[in-house]
Amino acid sequence: MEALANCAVLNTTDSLKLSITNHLRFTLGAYIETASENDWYVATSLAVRDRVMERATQSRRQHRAQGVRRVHYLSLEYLMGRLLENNLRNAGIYDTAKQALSEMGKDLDALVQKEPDMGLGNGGLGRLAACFMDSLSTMDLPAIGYGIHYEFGLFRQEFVNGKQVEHPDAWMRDGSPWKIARPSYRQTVHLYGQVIQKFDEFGQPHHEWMDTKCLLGLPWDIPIVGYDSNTVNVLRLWQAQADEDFNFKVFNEGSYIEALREKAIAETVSKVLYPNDATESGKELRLVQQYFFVACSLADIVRRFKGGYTLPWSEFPSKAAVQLNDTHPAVAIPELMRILVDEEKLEWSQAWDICQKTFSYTNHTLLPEALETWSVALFERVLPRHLQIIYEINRRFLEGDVEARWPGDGEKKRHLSLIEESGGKKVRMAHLSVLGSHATNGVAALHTRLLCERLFPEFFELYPDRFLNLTNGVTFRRWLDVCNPELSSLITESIGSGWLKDSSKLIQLDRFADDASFREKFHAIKRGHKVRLAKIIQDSCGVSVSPDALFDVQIKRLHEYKRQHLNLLHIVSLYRKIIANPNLDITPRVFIFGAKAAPGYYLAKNIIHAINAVAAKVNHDPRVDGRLKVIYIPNYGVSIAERIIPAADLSEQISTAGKEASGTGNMKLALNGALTIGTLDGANVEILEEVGPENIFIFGLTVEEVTELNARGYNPWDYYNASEELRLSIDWLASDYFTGNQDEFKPLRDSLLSHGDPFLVMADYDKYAASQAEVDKAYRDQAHWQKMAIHNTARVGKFSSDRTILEYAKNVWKLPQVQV
Ligand code: OAK
Repeated sequence: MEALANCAVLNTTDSLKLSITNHLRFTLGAYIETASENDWYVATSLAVRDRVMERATQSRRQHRAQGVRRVHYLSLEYLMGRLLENNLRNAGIYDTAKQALSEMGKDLDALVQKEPDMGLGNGGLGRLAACFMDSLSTMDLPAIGYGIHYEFGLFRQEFVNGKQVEHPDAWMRDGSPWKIARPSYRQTVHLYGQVIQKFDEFGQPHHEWMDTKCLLGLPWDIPIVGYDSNTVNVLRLWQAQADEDFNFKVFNEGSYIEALREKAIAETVSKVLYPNDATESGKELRLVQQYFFVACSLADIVRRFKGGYTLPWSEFPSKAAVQLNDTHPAVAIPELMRILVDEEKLEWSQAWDICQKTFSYTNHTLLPEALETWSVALFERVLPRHLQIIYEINRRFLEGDVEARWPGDGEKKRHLSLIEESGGKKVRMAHLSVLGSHATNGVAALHTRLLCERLFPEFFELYPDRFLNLTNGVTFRRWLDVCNPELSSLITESIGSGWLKDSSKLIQLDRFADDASFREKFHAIKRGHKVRLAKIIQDSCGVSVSPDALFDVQIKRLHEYKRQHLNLLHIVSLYRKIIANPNLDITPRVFIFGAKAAPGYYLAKNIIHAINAVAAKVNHDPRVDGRLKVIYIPNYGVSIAERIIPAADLSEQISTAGKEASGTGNMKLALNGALTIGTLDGANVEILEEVGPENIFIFGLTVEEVTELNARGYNPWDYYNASEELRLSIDWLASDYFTGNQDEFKPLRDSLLSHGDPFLVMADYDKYAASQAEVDKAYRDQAHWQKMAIHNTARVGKFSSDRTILEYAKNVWKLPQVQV
């Protein structure tokens, strides 16, 4: 009997076959003969999940028994992508599952494509959180990720006449085999209402938050499988539900419809992800989302602390580290203060000490428009007690440390205050985050320097020891082993498999750059991916491209600072040159774009339309004769990125210096042997250090030069007038040639000229074009290009998220690794 029970969870082919069949029959009620592909995908995932859940339970039990410190990663976004293949490979049962399915007449590689992307994030910040979850399990670190169980993830993008149209992303319309409801850990969240000061029998005042509205948070757990490790942590996502007691009263009063309306309102809280990347929006629902998931998560952490141990509150930080992924969860700081002071009756100063020891904060942007602030009036309405607490934190800070350091300096106080006073009072969430944490980090060396020098100079002066750099990384499992298994195998054949868990070993590949037979294999793998991508392009865009052309890739959110329009101007100029000189000898290129624009970001959408309009002309102009192709792959996301990245020759990382905090696509592309053309921005600076200047194309203004140029008074017209090539390209783009309407791209032209070109596209144009000419030349020497590509793969071991996460564990969380 016991043997039979165990049989269900063994990792053998027969055991997997039995599990999959059982799930088809008993979980899904399907006949094996007629089950749909989707049924097979779900049954396979459930069979894998069974195996993973055993390890999850083991991990939890052991972490609890040992009373270990855990990190709690609070993030409003997790851009997970698909889970089945990643889980199979990380758990080491990919080959077994492939065999099991093949014996049942099914192709695993086709089934994994059935899985919808879990797209609960916008871009860099959300994808980083997903990479971190993978690395935390792989590195055997006890961790829980907390976030929101959005019903709709990031919108699905479609082009209609070249313009972006958004559709809802119903990623879990058919449910998801990976998430497990945990109704026994439901939490209640209070919002709105009022605060009354009351006195106890000793005349001591305290605050009561009353007449609140209640929401329930239902947790869904997603197991996170580490690579070659027994640790399975969970990602816990909260779904908002109506508080039934609350509804019930209305219901009993006979207002059935009204009761259901309240329910619908409650459920909107976790309905949809806000689609803005790095821009703050100030909407009430967004604040409610933030507080909702923070309150649920902290209550969950406190429940575990109180249930697991009988320790004094002073020991709380020794059990729980809480990482704030940007300022979105910063309301956790006043929330923990409220719990400790109002509910647990701790002294303010002790509560504050616990708070600072518990929290740490990662900043992900320097863009002023992305620094979150909340209007005091809105904050007071939604979270009246939290606003009082923030005012008290601020008062003690300004009268304490600030006054001691700069006595009587009102200007300093205005700069440092948690409350911005000019133009309507606002709460500054970044200031709150720095003040309420023991550590604040930037995500690349340059970004951290600018954080200290420009964003938080006074905080840095006051608390220099609180600031540190933790350069981002990406998981080499998803971004090489899963998306490029051919290259992964070649690397493993050459240097062994150790690199998958210890990325510093990748450097052993460096010497193979001089081995012609290795170069051939490396090149053949790249070409195979280009053939596969060419097929995807044919199917999704109806354009045929040659796999022998240079694949030049810019994939990331669409934003002016990322300068997709700089790339476009260069394309237009090449197009002009080809027409002017029919025999022009240039390296054939396929320019590939993938990017979503925030639905309300007018200029970003204008840029998308312009790229598509140029693509439509270039791709069908017989004069071009296939030398240039321009492709905009619709609905860019994690899964399509996994197809594009292994096929890329050139990686466009061309943001205005000082604007891209780090970038992580730059790391994924270099890892897969693409050469970077980039500015000295974000982590590009460190990629240059690692791969060496001879294996990268660096151009453009530095941060200091940008500052100096702006201080001098930047005038884009100077560049327009000085460069005929640039002038003709812009004017042609803004003419009626591309769409038949000469006003269509006026917004784009205006932004570059009459609106002052805030991201210095014009100033960097010539240097960019010159650098692209070098690329053109370099690609002709294929042997040398392959050498450079291999050096890129071999030398980017630093950019593994395992390295990043071990640095967080050591320098911020003080978290030991625990073998399960
Ligand atoms: C999103 C919303 C608010 C603030 C920042 C972001 C964001 O996505 N920032 C990005 O974070 C990535 C991970 O650290 C960085 O690599 C990107 O450079 C940065 O733009």
